[in-house]
Amino acid sequence: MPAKISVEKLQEGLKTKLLGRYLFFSHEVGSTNDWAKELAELGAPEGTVAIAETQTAGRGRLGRKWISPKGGLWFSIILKPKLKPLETVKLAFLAGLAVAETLRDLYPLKVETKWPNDVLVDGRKVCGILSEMKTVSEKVAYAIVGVGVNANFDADKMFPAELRETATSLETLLGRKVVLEELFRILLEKMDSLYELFLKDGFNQILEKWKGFASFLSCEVEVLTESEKIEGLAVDVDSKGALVLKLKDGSLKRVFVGDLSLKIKHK
Ligand code: BT5
Repeated sequence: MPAKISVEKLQEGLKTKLLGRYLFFSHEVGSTNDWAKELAELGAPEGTVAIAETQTAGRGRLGRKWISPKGGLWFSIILKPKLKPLETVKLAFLAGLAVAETLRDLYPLKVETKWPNDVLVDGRKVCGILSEMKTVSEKVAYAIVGVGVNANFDADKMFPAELRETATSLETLLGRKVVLEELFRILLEKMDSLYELFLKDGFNQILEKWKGFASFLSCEVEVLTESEKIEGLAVDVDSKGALVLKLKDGSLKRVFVGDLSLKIKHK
């Protein structure tokens, strides 16, 4: 089975209303988020997707590097929801939920979501999401939702030693390659219907479904923020996307940005 993406097959039979009606493909770009941003600046409509076979400067949050070899699914979507800037975090939850439901439906894997923007299998990261935006007069002009799924490559060969404990790929998990175009199509259809639901009914249902995959809830966790390390019991993710921690002294603390790791697993 070819690990390469077939451009024609990407849109073949795509049953979306909005997402992927305009699709740009490249064998190699710096970052699909940057490419989608350029397209948005040129006036590309909502739902436009930029997808690449490989990224030479794939980005994670806070300017971190995202390893993006051939065989992965690397794409970004232009969205133009009527949201306040702080509300765009909801789009990352929406994308994470779409990935989690898609992987669960397509493959025999136990999929989890991890606050704020990861999808894990067996405790290892198989997908990351980067949501960015441009604001004009305190309104969102457009948001770019970047999705990276580690699909058809051997994680043990591709990732440096320090990532092998925390990252994996579908190929490594399943012991076979997946059909990238199918994964892309089903994922985009899922995002399309969840986005429609979000625009119609708001964030609540998206968040509840996302929490259904969130096994870290009710676990002792450690959260690294820019300024501190916080330990506590993960009790909830609230309607603004903040992680709610119960601290040792019994008080509740909401965290908006950070990296979460598990401490002890509760039953
Ligand atoms: C993310 O950041 O998880 C967001 C990743 C978004 C990638 C997509 S691909 C398409 C689009 N175009 C882009 O340029 N980006 C988006 P964060 O939570 O900050 O995680 C980054 C950290 O994950 C790194 O510092 C590494 O430790 C680790 N990492 C790097 N590459 C990885 C990979 N392929 N799989 C799993 N972990 C990785």
